[in-house]
Order: sequence, then C-alpha cells, then structure tokens
Amino acid sequence: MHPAINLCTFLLMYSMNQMSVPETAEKIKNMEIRGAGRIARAAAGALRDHAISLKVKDLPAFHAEMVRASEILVATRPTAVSLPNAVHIVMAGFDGAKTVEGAREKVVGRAEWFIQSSKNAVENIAQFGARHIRDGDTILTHCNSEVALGCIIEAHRSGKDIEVFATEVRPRNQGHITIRTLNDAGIRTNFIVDSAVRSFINDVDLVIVGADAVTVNGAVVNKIGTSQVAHTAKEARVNMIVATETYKFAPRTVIGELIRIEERLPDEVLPEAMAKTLPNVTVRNPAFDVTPAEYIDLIVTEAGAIPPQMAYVIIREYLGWSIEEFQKSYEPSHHPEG
Ligand code: RI2
Repeated sequence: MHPAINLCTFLLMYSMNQMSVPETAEKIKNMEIRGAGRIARAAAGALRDHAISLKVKDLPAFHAEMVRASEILVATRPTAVSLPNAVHIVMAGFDGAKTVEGAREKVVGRAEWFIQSSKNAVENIAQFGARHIRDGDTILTHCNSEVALGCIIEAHRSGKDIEVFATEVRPRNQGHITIRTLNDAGIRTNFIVDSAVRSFINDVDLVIVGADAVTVNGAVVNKIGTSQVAHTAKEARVNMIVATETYKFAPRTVIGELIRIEERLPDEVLPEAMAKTLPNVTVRNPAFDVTPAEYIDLIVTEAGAIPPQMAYVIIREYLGWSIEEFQKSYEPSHHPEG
C-alpha cells in the first residue's frame, strides 16, 4: 500500500465497489471470473476487502475469520496454483503481527502488492515473450491466456507481421474470448476446432500457451487439450512456449505433491436432457491436462525465459519459498504469533 494511503482512505475507496468473499468465490467457481492470473488477483482483492471490513475483537478472531475466507476462496477451483499462492502471500501478513490493526495493514498492503505485481508481471512477460516471435511467424494458441495473448499482441504492436491459429476450446469455448481479443487487436486469425490442430500444424511456426500450474520438474498444467497440442507440435518439430507468471509455479510439488486436476460438471459437455437418455454413458470432463517438460521448449516468466528443467530455480530462488514453507505451505490452521 502506498504510504500516503491509510486504512480509512482504503475503506472509502473500496466501500463502493467491494465484492464479498462468497460473491467472489461464486464467480470464480462458475467461471465468470476465470484465467489463472485473474482468479488470483480476484482472491487477493476479496481478502483485502474482507480484511478492511471485518470488525473483530482480537487478533485470533481476526485471523480465524480470514482463514475461513481463505479456505472458501481456495476451495473454488483446485488446479490453478496461482490461487493458493496468492492467498499464501496475502495471509503471510499475519506473520509476526501483534495487533489487529497491524495485521490488517500488512494483509491489505500485501494484497495490493500482489495485485500490482501480477499486473506488472503480465506486462513484462508480454515484452519478453514477443522477442521469441519472429516477423512472419504463424502462432497457434490454445484456450484464453492473457499472458500468452499479451506476447502475441506485443509482437504485433512492435510491427511484426504475424498470423494466429486459435482453437475453439471445448467445452467452455474460451477460444471465443481469444478470437475477440485478437480480432480487436487487428491480428489475422484463423479459428479452428480443437481436433483440427494436427491438420494445420505444418502451417504453424510457434505454439504459445499459458499455464495454470508449473511443477518442479517443469511439467505444465493447462487447459484440457494442451498436451495434445504439445504432442502434435513436437511431432511436427514446432517450438512450444509457455508464458506464465512465477506465482503459477507450484512450491508443494517440491515435496512430491501432485496438482489436482479439476473435473467439472458433465452438463458442460452433454446437455442433461440427452445424458438422461444414455444411462450407459458416463461423461468425463477434466478441465486441465499435464504436458511433460520434454514437450516444452521454453517457459517465459517475468523473471526471464527458462528451459522447463529449471522450474526448481524459480520456486526456490525467485518465489523464495523456504523448505519450512514447502512443508507448511498454506495451512489454514496455522496461527499467527503474538
Ligand atoms: P492466464 C485458464 O484456465 C486457461 O487454462 C489458461 O491457459 C490459464 O487459465 C492461464 O490463463 P480457465 O480459468 O492467467 O479458463 O494466462 O479454466 O490468463
């Protein structure tokens, strides 16, 4: 938080457009707020607003209430690591806090810091990622990643003549958001169904996607279908770049934890009325898949571009998590000192 802005000013600033924790959680769950970066910023903002508005008698009560809010937010979508990482960063404001007001100020300050540095990271990655796009390149992207699109739009903005293939992204059709953005940026775009990737891969010079999580061994968890795109790109010897902020790297994979793949409701894939007539059919709807490191040529972060095999360095050196934090991570039952 800027030193000149005190908590009273914050109260005034946010009282008009505050979104409550349950409201934010619902919007993340139903994907009204979506995209790994956006949900992380929305969660940080909801915790900030909650911290500002809470009237509590003492520090343990304040902490307990904030933990409850954190748990509601983290439970909304299980795969994007940006969400628990953002909550972890904000809730670290309780570390060493002695008073309610002291904790409140630190929590609000950390939330503001996270939101701003997340926005800065998206901008910086666009600059770094655009350098890997050459004049004349045709790029394929899958799903709707503001970070991946940032790189593509920056390449176009800097005068490179580029063309894009964008997939439809069944079942939620995030490709529709992607083609709207590309269209509005004035970028020549081809819209294809997900299963047409192999038919067009020989027209493509580079694949760029975003990430929901990056594991310590450099595997990338992203929208379902990404691993098929990566496999196809590898077979065709087309380079694949993942554009991601460092807070999507998953610290707990260092101690062997696996990323949970969200499986969403069947009616996103098959209308309920039809499903009812097919008693022997089970609809499976995983929202994400895992692309192994060997299918990825480069991961572009705000800390620079790395080969996927260097993911540990980002977790350890850049994200700065200590071994104790790997073990503790975000534990809602962890109580503040004092
Ligand atoms: P940015 C999205 O998940 C997509 O999988 C996208 O590639 C990823 O988050 C990263 O998005 P969903 O919310 O943070 O559509 O780069 O399920 O915008």
